[in-house]
Amino acid sequence: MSVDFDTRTASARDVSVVRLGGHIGARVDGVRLGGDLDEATVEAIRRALAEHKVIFFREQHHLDDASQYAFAELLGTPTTAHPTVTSRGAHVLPIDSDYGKANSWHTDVSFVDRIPKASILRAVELPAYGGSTTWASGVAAYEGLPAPLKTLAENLWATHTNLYDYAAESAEQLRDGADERVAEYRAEFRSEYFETEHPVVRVHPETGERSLLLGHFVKGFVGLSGRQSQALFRLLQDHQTRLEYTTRWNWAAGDVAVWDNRATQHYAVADYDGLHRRLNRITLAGDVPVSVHGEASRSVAGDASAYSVVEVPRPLAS
Ligand SMILES: O=C(O)CCC(=O)C(=O)O
Ligand SMILES: [Fe+2]
Repeated sequence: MSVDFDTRTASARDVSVVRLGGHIGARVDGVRLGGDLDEATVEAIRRALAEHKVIFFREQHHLDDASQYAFAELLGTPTTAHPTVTSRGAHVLPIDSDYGKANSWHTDVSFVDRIPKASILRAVELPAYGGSTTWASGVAAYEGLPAPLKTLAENLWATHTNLYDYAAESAEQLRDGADERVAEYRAEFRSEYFETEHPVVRVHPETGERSLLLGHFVKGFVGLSGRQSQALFRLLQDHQTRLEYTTRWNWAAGDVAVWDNRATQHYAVADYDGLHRRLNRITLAGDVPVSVHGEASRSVAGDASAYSVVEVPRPLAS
């Protein structure tokens, strides 16, 4: 009897993890993603994600939205597509350059209390050049802070909101006719106001690691003036995004990226002119962040319960 490699179910034995950098990023080979992976393979993927913060799978051409979703369910509980962007699909959020470009450092949906734990992004249509994505490790950034700044960050809280200031970013180059769609998308993004106070250093519920939690949804720091907040945000955010703490992925057809949204920020590089680019994202529910002193994040405005459950963290099997 012959075994067809393309259709057989991979087992954990086939999984190989190839490290891409000292702090963040690994490629995972030998897995055909879908909803039928065995437990040991799922555990190997969870482990690789916990260790490397963002992992990449290649040659997953067979995936569609349904099988991407079925795979996502093996790793956790999918959220709805977005807290406010609800018109474009129930669970899959199209990341489509016709509606905007995420060329600014952020942690996904950090303006709610229950920040998603992970995102699973699948290439659908790629530009002929450019359009890579970069991730930065919040754990490596925290660990690289000098001791006095660690102490400062551990005692600092930030206010995150979905009123992100797009105009502050450099002008985008869009396809003809995209301006209106972008304006519509942004209006929907802001259609309900969310505001949450999060610790700047959170403790990862699975690894126990400390990680910086910042990004472009931060409006300011609790108890600081606007000017103080701006200066301190620049200092910490510049540190967080030092190239040593990052990995950059050049997408090819069939690629899937999975990142730990509790330990990273990311930035989609907008260097593909007016070409079209689309990826489909499924997001997994997370827990409410907890500071190094054991205090949980505080919701100030907006109710995220329809968007996502609060997931009880699952320990990694030992
Ligand atoms: O376009 C990308 O590569 C990433 C966009 C993004 O921020 C996301 O999918 O959460
Ligand atoms: Fe994002």
